[in-house]
Amino acid sequence: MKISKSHPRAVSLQIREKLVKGLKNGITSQAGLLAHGRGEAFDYLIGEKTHLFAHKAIEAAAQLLVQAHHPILSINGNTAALVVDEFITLAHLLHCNIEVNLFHHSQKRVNSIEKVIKEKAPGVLIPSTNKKKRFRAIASARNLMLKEGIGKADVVLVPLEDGDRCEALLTKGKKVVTVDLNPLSRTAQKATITIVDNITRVMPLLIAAVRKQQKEKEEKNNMLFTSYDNKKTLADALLCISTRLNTLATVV
Ligand code: PTJ
Repeated sequence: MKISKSHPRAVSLQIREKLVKGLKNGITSQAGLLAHGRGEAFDYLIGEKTHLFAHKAIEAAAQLLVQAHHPILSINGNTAALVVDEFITLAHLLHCNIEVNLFHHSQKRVNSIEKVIKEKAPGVLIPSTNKKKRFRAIASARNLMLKEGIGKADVVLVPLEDGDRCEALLTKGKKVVTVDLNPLSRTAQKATITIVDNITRVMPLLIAAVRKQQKEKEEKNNMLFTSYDNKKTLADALLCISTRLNTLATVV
């Protein structure tokens, strides 16, 4: 669909189109479109902008990723359709790998996503043909992870997640950074750091924060994560929604 730049909701429609194209190219799952709709609803509620609570979470996440020994970026169908280039840039910056890990798993879809990454940046992908490790605590196909990827990672970026994997990764002693517009989702509630914002706005900011922190002194960066409180982030996101709705209700 051709979207006119002058359309009042052009950005939102362009994002939708990327997911529809992702579905056609075998990257996004059908359920991925539903997940996006849920995200859109929460984006409306926060006013489709990046708030201070998200900026703080991004800074803390950047510090965690920069200081990690084995960071890994976990990509799924929605993330691949929306921000694959940004994932590749971040992997280059952090000298780490991208691992495809799907909830609605099919090898065909894994191959389609891996193909896109390999064509753009062959070095950053840890391919699904590598040795796997099963995380028995996870009920879905997501329990199969790569031994040299998520298996040995200490910090995992897992955006647009569905819940049980986040909990399992935490029990394995890993730190989890997620991006989720829904502050009430299970992953948002459990993750070490939850960036409550749209992944399309988050990735450029996260890349910039990582670049900045790689240039700065370590002691200064340590403060960002040690003083970070994820419960406060979630509370601030919920307060932001409730305050906005109250304000809007008074002018209707
Ligand atoms: O590609 P697959 O098979 O791994 O499947 C990916 C989905 C996203 C379908 C799968 O992980 C899933 O079902 O996830 P959930 O449980 O629907 O959770 C996705 C979360 O991401 C929801 O809380 C949404 O609100 C949120 N979300 C959706 N789009 C965005 C988003 N958060 C940030 N940015 C978005 N653009």
